Amino acid sequence: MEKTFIMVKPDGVQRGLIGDVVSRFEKKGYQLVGAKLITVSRDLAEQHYAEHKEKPFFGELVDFITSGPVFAMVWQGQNIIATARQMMGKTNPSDALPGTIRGDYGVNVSMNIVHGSDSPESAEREIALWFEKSELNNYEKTINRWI
Ligand code: RTP
Ligand code: MG
Repeated sequence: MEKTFIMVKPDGVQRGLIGDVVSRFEKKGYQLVGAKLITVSRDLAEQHYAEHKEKPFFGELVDFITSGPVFAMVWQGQNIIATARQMMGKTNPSDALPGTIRGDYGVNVSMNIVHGSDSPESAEREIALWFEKSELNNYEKTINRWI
């Protein structure tokens, strides 16, 4: 089953949106595999956003992600990587449609509430970067036969 890495960023944690984000994924029918509230080190933030190292906003991005705790999660489900990106909405909340997380709550591109892996390769890399194997739970969700 496909897995993806989802994170409520510091703005989402501060604004009390952890529950809403978790609820959207739960109601969609996805399965929570692992979760933790953590204050991110600079090293982890730089590794997570390594693809943006050369971008002009890289420093600001790392400052933001390390500015307060984030809620890091691994979710599992059919086609979850692409669907989670749709549920999040466009990177810039001004372009994100109502009904998406960023469209409903985001104000600017720097503070856009959530992160989600953008491809199977990113998901694999990010899950390994943020979670120990022992932090990922393998369990049956009996309701899965209904979805
Ligand atoms: P994320 O990685 O956080 O899930 O966001 P994303 O895939 O939708 O967007 P990405 O291109 O990977 O950009 C990563 C984060 O960098 C910030 N950003 N700032 N100032 C800017 O022009 C700018 N562009 C991107 C955003 O916070 C974005 O989420
Ligand atoms: Mg990205």
